[in-house]
Amino acid sequence: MTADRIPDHSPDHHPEPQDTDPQETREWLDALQAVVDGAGPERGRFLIEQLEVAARNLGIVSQAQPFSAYRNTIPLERQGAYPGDLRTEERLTAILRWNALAMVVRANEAHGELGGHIASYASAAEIFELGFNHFFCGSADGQHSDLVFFQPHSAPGVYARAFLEGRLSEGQLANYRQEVQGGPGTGLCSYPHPWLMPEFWQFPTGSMGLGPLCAVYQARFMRYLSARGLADTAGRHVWAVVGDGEMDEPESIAGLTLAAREKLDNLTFIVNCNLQRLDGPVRGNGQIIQELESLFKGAGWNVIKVLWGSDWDALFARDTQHVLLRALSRTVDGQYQTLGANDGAYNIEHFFRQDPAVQQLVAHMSEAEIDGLKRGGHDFRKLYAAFALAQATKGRPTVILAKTKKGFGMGGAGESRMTSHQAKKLDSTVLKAFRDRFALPLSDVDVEQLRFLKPAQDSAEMVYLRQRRAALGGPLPLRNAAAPVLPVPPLAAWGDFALNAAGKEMSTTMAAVRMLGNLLKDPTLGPRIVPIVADEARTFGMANLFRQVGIYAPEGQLYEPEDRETMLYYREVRDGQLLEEGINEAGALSSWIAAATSYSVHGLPMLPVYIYYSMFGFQRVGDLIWAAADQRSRGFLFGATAGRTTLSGEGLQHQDGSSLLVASTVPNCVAWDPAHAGEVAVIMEHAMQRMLVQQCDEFHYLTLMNENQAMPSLPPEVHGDLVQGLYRLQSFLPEVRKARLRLLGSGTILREVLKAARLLADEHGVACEVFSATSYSELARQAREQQRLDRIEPRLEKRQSHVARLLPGPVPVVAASDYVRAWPQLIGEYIDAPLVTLGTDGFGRSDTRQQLRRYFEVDAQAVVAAALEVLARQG
Ligand SMILES: Cc1ncc(C[n+]2csc(CCOP(=O)(O)OP(=O)(O)O)c2C)c(N)n1
Repeated sequence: MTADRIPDHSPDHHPEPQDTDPQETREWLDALQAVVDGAGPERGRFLIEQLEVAARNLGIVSQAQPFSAYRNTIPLERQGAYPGDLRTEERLTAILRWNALAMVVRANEAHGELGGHIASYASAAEIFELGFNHFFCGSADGQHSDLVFFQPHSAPGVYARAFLEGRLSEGQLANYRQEVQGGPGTGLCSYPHPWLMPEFWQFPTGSMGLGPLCAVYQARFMRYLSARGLADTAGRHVWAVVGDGEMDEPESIAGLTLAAREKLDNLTFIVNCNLQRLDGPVRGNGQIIQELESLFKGAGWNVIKVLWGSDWDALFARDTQHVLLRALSRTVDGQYQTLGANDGAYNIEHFFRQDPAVQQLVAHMSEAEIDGLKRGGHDFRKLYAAFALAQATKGRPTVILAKTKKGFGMGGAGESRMTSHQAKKLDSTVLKAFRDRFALPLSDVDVEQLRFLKPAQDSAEMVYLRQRRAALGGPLPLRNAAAPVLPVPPLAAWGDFALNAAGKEMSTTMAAVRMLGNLLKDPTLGPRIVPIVADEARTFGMANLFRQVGIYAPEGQLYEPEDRETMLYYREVRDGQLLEEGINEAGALSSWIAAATSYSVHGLPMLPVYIYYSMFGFQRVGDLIWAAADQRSRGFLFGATAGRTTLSGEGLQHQDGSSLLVASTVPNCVAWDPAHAGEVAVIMEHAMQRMLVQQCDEFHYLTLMNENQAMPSLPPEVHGDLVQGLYRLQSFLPEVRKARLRLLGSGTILREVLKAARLLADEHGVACEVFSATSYSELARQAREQQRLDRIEPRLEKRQSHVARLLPGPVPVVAASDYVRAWPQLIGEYIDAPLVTLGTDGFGRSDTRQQLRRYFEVDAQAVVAAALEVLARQG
């Protein structure tokens, strides 16, 4: 073997070093070849590994990138027999391709503006079908199935299959992306949205990057459930079909090392490497597949490349000099795209003719045969071998890098074209060519009318389709929300100290953590709570949980913790309950989603409680929270150290003045700004009743403060109003009343409002009623709905909202909060009185709390000034 028989892998990654002694190089390479020939590849690999260790010990570090040659990882000899009926599967796939395409083209012909994608599913059809026919396990209840994350814009292919399976009607297909007109359930949503199709889609993947990240954490959560003895998740697998362009999202790669570290062999990514994204090639001047291989290998994953279809096998077998492999390795993705967009003649001219030795390899082939050479991701046999190896791999997750063509089969209208992604209106010539290309049983008229294809129920295809799904346990995707009620222990049992605080000093964070600790002791609910932190447990005074419930660590604790002798030592344990995610808010939120959807994914309701710096929630991982909402999550988000003036020293990037406002924009997020420990208790009990007993698909966000203050007791008669967002706290009556005012405070600023009320009464003769506004968004939501009902179903007497009932008439209202003014302004439209708001708009900064409140003009003095101003204006 000569040096030039070693293929180089890519043009840019491998600057070839000077060979100063070719004779010696040849001897080494010949020796390796001889070992492989004589003792087999395993022995060869062993020797290389030994050499690597020795080299490292000598301080020689290989500069080679950790990727392999540009060919299939699984050689033909290890491919194994294909267990399916290839011809039937190919016919079915052709029908699915057509129906998916027809769905998109129809919608756009009719309405012109609905969008949709054809080229992505066209590239992924074989990947999806291989999974559906052989690997993606369903279950009758949908709660013991594999978890499949579908590439979002390939949804038409999933709908097309559900249509053949009888799960969707022709009418629904015809109403793709038209969800409003015909009423609920008559149309199909654009992407996988559990909110919109709650019995179908499980995982929202529409925002690129979140699918792959959540897939990792779902796989990990299954391990957590079984480690804690809560569910048997063995044998269930997580599959995520992801785009190669999507892999550029930071979230896509954020969970990779965790997946390897925790040995998640229940997880497989299939990256559909069609080499293109929306605007153009993913890596025009490089090779995305090689880059991803390095990335995943470096993270500790098993990598399986599926690059070339079976037609290439014979060519590679004859490529003993690796000339073909070398030519493929040197071709950049932009060039692959151009080759893919052109015919056999072009490929011969521009690829195979570059080297006479390469040309020689295909000299016997016609242009049509060259044209027909398929990429590995379109070859069921190659894909099957990869999926099977992924499933058999133990101790680490697997990624399958499947090379495909974007718009496969779309010809000039979209196959490997720069504009493939957006092709959605195809003319009849293109459609007929598509029909011919896939030998579809459609007349010209059928094609022109874009008729959906559904073979007879007793046809070979349909029988096969049903048999395969039956063999794999049932249909997918399937979402099932049925779950048992999780009883909530009586409030007095865990929140009494807060309800009857009687002036005791504490912060609302301390109170919430203490309640959490109490709830964890409840024999029924306790084990179902999943406390989650992102490296801030000590900040929030939760170190006691290390001991109380332990930190989940699949390997246990392999070291003697430094603080072993202390009461609250850092205790990692196999069945630990606390998820300590490290400095990784996106990971923590993904864990939270996995637990918050466990009721539907596993039929096992859990109560995740993720406590974090409030600034690093809605602002930092807001899109994940939006996905959580789509996924109908149920659980608690605790935004601690909340408010712009309570986190005194931390400054601009830590002080949160907006999370409540953002939270108010999430339709099923209930946002709370409690001022007292007792309020926290009542809100938590109300929220748990809603989520665990009434099983409402909502989650609750509570801001918590770290400022100690004397906590009042909370009388039972205010609980009802409190959970509607507003209750009357106290009245301040002057000796001689000159004017009347209502003051609203919330969170930590309530104290300033109380101080202001006293000043106003004592010094200015203003009678003040003070209210605690626990949730402006809930007040606004309810009032908005009443207003709407009054409009569409008018009644003689107008409906009265909670906020209008408590703040009737023209008495001016001054509302102060530790958040931007837009937060209290949410109620402005729903009261008759003038509303003056004080808030913390602008950037935070460092100083004492009192200075900050002065600076932002939310302290007692500022409230008094605003009150006097509005009263003066009113005369
Ligand atoms: C966060 C986010 N950014 C942008 C988009 C819009 N978008 C949808 S598909 C797509 C291209 C996807 O390319 P790739 O992942 O390579 O998948 P392909 O369609 O090529 O299979 C883009 C940019 C999105 N859905 N989510």
